[in-house]
Amino acid sequence: MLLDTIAGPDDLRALDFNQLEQLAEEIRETIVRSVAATGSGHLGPNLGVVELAIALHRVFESPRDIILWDTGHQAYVHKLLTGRREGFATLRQAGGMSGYPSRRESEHDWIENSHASTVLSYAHGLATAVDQAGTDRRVVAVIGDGSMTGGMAYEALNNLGHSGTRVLIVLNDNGRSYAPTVSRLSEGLSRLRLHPGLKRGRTRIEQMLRDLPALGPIAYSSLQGVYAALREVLEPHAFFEALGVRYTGPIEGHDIAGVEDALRAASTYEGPIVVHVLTQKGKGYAPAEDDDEKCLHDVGGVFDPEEGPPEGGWALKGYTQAFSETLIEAAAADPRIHAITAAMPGPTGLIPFEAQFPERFHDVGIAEQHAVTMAAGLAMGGLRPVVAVYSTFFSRAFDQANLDVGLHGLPVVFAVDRAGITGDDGPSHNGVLDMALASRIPGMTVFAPSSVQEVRGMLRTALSLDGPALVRWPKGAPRSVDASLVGSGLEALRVRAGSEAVCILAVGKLVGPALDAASLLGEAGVDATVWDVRVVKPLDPAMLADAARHDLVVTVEDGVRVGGAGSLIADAMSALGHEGTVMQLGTPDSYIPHGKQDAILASLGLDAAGIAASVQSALALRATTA
Ligand SMILES: Cc1ncc(C[n+]2csc(CCOP(=O)(O)OP(=O)(O)O)c2C)c(N)n1
Repeated sequence: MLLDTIAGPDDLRALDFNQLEQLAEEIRETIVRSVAATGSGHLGPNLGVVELAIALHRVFESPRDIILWDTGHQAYVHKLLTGRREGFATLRQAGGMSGYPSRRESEHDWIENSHASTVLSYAHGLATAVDQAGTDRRVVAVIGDGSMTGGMAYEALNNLGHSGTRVLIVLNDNGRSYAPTVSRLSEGLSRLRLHPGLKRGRTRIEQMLRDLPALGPIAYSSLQGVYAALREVLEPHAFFEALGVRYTGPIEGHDIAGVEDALRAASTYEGPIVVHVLTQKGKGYAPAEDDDEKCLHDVGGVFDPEEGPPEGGWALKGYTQAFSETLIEAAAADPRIHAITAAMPGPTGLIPFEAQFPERFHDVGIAEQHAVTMAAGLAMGGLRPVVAVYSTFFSRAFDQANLDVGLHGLPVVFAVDRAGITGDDGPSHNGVLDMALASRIPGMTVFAPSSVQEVRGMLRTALSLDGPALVRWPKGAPRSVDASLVGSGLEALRVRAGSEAVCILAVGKLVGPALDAASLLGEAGVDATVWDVRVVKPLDPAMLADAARHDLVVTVEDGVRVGGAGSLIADAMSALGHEGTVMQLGTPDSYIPHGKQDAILASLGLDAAGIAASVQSALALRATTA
């Protein structure tokens, strides 16, 4: 394999274009095999940037020149070209290679990322620093058309154009975000060029015109004139140039020599310049190319690379599915309900809603802040918006949730998926802040369902409230329970009655492990009471009063220990004059590296054994200090 001979970018420069094509093929195969074997990771985005990454590493001298990847999910090729082939066997596994650029892994990686639309801002800062140091290192920022829909990208462009800072921006335009990108900017000629049907049609028309005897060449050249005129109207150059950023392109992104030429030419420019590169997401792997919706953006399980993923992809998982179905039922009965996603209609479970209520569905692009304030506007206008968002991306719109929704007391429902530890994607994707953040918003009701049944009920309750509400559920295998373990309204639910020694107040996903911990404790002669907190804010006074009768109160949550549900409970307990101990279990004040969700929770003491052990040691401490 040629790939085995690539220890770093220098080795690329020794290859001719035929060899580079072979290398591109080997890279695609390596990526498909690794992602299929580990059953997790980003496929389509990486297959689309193989030639682009090769060209970048031949033209620029990383790490002396600084190559930055927006979002970072498409950096696998970059990793392969910078000496990390071995790491692909452990992609996204605990202790193994990260699914994103990682400073710990390589001097070629600058950003610990995964949240979109930031790269132009990093580039602006780095280029300013490079300039002050008086060096001629080039700063290159690769950003997708999807990530260009995020507000930060515009803020940075505006600032780059104004300051004239020398940054080379590669706009990697594949027409896709998670789903087709919602942006007028990347529509137009680029779409015409990329669309395989139209492309074939165009080639046929060109051929027919060329073949016409006598008239052929003239007709063909006037067709070129039409294309040129179309470019003027449809290309996004006017947009960039109006901001003071030079525009070049669009160029075919799978032609290494062509991309290299464009990069070399642009690299001599002294200010900010965009090289618009057209690529095909999922290029070279038929199951990804054939996936019209998301081009196998990411995968949801192990699969055979020869066969491709299961027919129809991976089914919606339990909690997301419960949300999706309940929202549709509610929306059928209430025409005021609208659903909003920030570029993630599939993963948040909104595609069935979109199919049924297209005019009440809004994909706003990777624009969480806009999504939330738009929801505020919808609610001001008398509608009932639901913002479906991953917990980790909710953080980005905290100010909007606080002031635009909270301050106005508007009935916006935040449907927060992938809350708590998510695992594979690493520190930036864990959803450990939502309860701490949302519970700081006055008037916000915060629900933490512990089962699929609770997701359904809580969503209905949230939609019936007069003010803002947030319902947060975890990633992964759903817990399903019988009716006796399902609460109602804003009440907490006592799920196990014990003696007055220990009371465990468990939140959301950790109710199951807390009950299992109580069983373990029972075997050791400790008869614990367990409550499903259900509503983190406002806390149920009946639960607090019952907990106050216990010597040891233990709170358990899959969110930050400091400032989360446990903190609220401890505060409330002291206000009640509780004289016993309140021990708070939750995630630590640190960034948690990637690994499997359950293994991480266990390592943090947030599984049944860990909770039971914490209770035992707190009891032992109380015994020695009593
Ligand atoms: C702030 C934020 N919201 C949502 C996401 C989820 N997400 C990951 S990749 C992606 C699409 C990115 O599209 P694009 O930049 O065009 O890159 P492509 O995958 O097409 O190469 C989205 C929405 C994210 N990473 N960051």
